[in-house]
Order: sequence, then C-alpha cells, then structure tokens
Amino acid sequence: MSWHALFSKWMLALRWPLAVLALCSCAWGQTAQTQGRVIEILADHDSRFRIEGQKQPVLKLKAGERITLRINAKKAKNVNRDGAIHGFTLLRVKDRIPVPGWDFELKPGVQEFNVTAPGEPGEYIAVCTVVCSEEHEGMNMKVVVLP
Ligand SMILES: [Cu+2]
Repeated sequence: MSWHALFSKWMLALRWPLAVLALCSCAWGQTAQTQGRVIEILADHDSRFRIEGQKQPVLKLKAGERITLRINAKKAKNVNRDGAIHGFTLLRVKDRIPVPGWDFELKPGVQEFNVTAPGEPGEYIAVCTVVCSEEHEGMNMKVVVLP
C-alpha cells in the first residue's frame, strides 16, 4: 500500500472523531471561554447596576482591552415579551452613539459576554434598554475608557 493510500485510509477512519473534536472545541470556545479581566456586574431588582465594592459604580477600561462581562440579572418589575428583564447597551456620552458589539439583553441569572473596549478613550455610559420599572430611566452606569 502506498503512503498516500495509507494516509487516505487513516484520514477516513479519523474523520468522525476529528469532526466531533472540532465541534466540541468550537462549542467550548463560544460558551465557556472568558477573555482578559472578568468584570462582575449586578443588574439589580431595584433597577440599578452595581459593582461590588463601589458605591457609585464606574467601570474603568483600557482602550481596546478585551474583557468578559459577567452580569447577574435580577428581575425588577417588568419582563419583556422575550424574557429579558434588563438590557445593557454602551453609548458614547458625547453623541449617545451605541458602541458596536455592546448591546445585550439580560435574562434572569448569570450570563457572560466577551467584549472589546472602545478604541477611543473617553466617557461612555452603559444603559438599560428594557423598561424594567419606573426607575428604568435612571438605570445606567458610568464607563471610562482610558488611553
Ligand atoms: Cu433595567
């Protein structure tokens, strides 16, 4: 048997295990992998964003930094039709333009999002996008992007 024939036979035998392996590693990458710092945020039942140890939470990031947001969401008063209880969207303060890749709906419980900080230093604000209670308009958090 030639080397080539042997190789083909070997690849044929391995194709399913390899496919399964590729699929698993892909799923793992999407669900369980965090990147960089993990920042824990509480989207609370009283329509406030909280970061442990901070009275008036300010999220400080480095421009272009890759992080994982781990957000624990607790239901306030209202639930969206799709089950979202809060939202989390990042806006640039000077023009309120949303930052691409930073727009999430939050379901009850803990969820993780891998995001990249804006490349442009400055002031940003994270706002809730679900009308979660009459306090909804005040549900926001300052985000500062440092050079
Ligand atoms: Cu909210």
